[in-house]
Amino acid sequence: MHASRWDIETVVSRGYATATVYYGDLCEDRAEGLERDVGALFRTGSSETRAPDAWGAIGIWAWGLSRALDVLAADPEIDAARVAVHGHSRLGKTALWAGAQDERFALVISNNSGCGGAALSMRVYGENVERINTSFPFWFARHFRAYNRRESALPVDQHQLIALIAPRAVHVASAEDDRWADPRGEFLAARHAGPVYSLLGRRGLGADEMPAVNQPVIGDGVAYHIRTGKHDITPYDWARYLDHADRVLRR
Ligand code: GTR
Repeated sequence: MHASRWDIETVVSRGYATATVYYGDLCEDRAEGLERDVGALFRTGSSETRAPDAWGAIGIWAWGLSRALDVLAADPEIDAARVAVHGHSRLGKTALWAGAQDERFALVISNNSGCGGAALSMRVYGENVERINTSFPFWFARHFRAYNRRESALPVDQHQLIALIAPRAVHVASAEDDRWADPRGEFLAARHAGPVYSLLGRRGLGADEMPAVNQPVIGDGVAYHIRTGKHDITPYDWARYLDHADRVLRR
């Protein structure tokens, strides 16, 4: 059903290797997952009784991406200094978190990641903090629930998550009809990571206004595009990521 989400032929024909790890092998995408597999290995506890600052499924998935990179880095055919981490939607949130924590990822790609990913929570547009913590109480630390209906009290927002990736490259992408993920909030977070890129000698996105659909902006460090269509990852998105990779990963 989701085969269209993988444009592997193009990735390979443009000179890149590709690898994937199934998130459900790390932590099943349901509350019980926290007590099994990687969650059990680290004695995470249950979704409702774990320590308030204990990780949730997204933390586990991101940890798994770093372990996958350990494996790739040990492969002499892979240049570990030129690896991108990417993910769509809940796994776009995961890619950002993996990229923020693990400085070995040279390019971080967030496809339609929305709430808890690239979208600014304080805009309270589309999916909000209460809604995501209610639908998916096991994705984030329990402490995050303290901001249900209290987004304005958050001490940080998602532009700061993106800024944690600086000065490494990051690419945020939205889809026009994916209102649930708040395309404008995703753009604004990418844009407002800029000061940290500047501090570290790069210019960031270099666009103050949201670009038109299908008009990607690939800045110095930060890139953003919004395409026509729905919540998905399409060959158009892959091509933009590869364009960005050609700029920052090729020698
Ligand atoms: C939705 C969720 C979003 C997004 C999406 C997905 O149900 O509300 O945050 O993660 O799933 O992963 O496709």
